[in-house]
Amino acid sequence: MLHKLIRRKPEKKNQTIAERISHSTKEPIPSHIAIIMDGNGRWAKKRLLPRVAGHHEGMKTVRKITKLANKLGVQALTVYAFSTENWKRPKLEVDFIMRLPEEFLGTYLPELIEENVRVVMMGENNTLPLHTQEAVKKAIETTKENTGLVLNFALNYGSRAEIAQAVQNIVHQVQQGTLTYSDVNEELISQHLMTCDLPEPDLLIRTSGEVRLSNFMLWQLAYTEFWFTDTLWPDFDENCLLDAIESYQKRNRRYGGLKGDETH
Ligand code: V0D
Repeated sequence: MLHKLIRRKPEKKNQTIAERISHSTKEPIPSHIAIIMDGNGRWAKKRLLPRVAGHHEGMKTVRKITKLANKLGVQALTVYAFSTENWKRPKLEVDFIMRLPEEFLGTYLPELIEENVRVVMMGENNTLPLHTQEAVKKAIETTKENTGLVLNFALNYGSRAEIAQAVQNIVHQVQQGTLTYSDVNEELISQHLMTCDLPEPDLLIRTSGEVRLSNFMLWQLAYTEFWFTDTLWPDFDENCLLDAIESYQKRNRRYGGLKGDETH
């Protein structure tokens, strides 16, 4: 079974994207897709461009993939935009990245509103530059009544920190007497994570060939199907997303009847 967890080349397809969409939507679409958007720097290097050019191109890919996911009826899309580890990068690169939310929203907010997308974020908001916080806050505020796809940006996010925070909150409530130790169970912990309003991810995609989780949604990914691809994030297009979804649907078809027999 291990080969199924590891990067696997998509099958050749001569179908148009429209044909693939109509085919894909005949089977259950993952409710929540989470993506580790890796390979932006490598994409730029291959073209002898500065790393930031890759981040900029990666931003355009977020828009393209959001559009298709929304069209397919995906309920939530979580994208790992900045990890707590990413602060170690050169200051000028970090400064550039921190301007991307403003640029993204300046360019695409009207389109997100038009497409009924709701923007949310998870991660430590209050240590981001103020201009970044302001841009994200405005996007969340403007789209909060939208009922289509939830676009969840993981910004300054780390999963262990998220879990530690949840434990702190729970312990505090136990001390206050609003909870008792026997209330602590899996469901309660889930409800204290930053994803408490989202379904658990059905599909995790990581681009650019690295096969690891890098402190991303450790709790939430317990039952998630994984899709690893060598494609660099700026090159990840509609066909790549459809490859990942079709693979997910194929696995669901195989195991669908066997639920309960599976040892997770
Ligand atoms: C850089 C590839 C969009 C990953 C995508 C601040 C690395 C492009 C946003 C964004 C980043 C965030 C919040 C929001 C609207 C847009 C973004 C960051 C990095 C980290 F409300 N792309 N993007 N944020 N990259």
